[in-house]
Amino acid sequence: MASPVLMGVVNVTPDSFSDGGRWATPETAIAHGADLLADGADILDIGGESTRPGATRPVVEEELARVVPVIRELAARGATVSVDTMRSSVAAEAVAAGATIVNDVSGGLADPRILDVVADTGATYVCMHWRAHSDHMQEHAVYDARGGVVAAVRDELCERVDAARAAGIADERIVLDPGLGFAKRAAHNWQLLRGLGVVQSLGFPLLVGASRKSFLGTLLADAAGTPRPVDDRDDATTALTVLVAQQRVWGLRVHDVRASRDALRTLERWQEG
Ligand code: PMM
Repeated sequence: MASPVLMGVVNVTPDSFSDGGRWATPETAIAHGADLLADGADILDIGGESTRPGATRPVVEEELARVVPVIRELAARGATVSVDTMRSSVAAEAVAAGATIVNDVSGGLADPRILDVVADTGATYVCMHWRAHSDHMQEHAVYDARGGVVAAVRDELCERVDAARAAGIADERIVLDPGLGFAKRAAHNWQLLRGLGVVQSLGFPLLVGASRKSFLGTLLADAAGTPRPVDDRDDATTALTVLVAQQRVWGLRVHDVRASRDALRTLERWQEG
């Protein structure tokens, strides 16, 4: 069984929930990207907008100033670069700077012109399940009791695939993502992780981003119910890498690439028999 690709996260933001402020200048972000490559990342996912619950959006000029120099430098060094953006103008500039993947957490809902940019540039399109911007997304974490979150994510992603196709994006360039933590409560995330096969039935490769998310903080809460801090969730993330890799997904989006790479190597050896 082929191992999933590892997408290493480079958040060039002052406020991301998982690593906010640590790589906020181009120099620190580039150095971090280089470290992730050395750790075994196949793709670097470079983002300039925090999507943590409640986050406010940067203006487009700020987002561009954060990501473009980092993309240009890391792509020039030979990295496969993805841009984590919901904005068509940022996607266009990112691809011009060397990104070959557009990772749109809104699946084309935040700025529908992003689909045209992706179609025109021939970039790969990561289309994530999303319902609303981060400042009020958790109000939308409501799913019909019958099919539940898994059927809703499958059906809503299917609609986004139709929109991507209508814009001219070829099926071979589409990757789907169930969007763990986006308009989802902890139980929804676990249901989705157990139901990845249902989303895979749409016939597209799947990317999964569980790394350091708050449902892991809840899982690992202390006796008083205080969630495990974000920088202490990597062991649980790595456990999920092993579990999700066995579901034949295309890729995993992680912060601690080294641990997930070691875990995948171990799993590969295990599967060789
Ligand atoms: N999660 C975050 C940001 N971008 N992109 C995809 N495709 N899938 C995700 O699950 C995802 C994403 C939020 O996490 P971060 O703040 O650590 O980047």
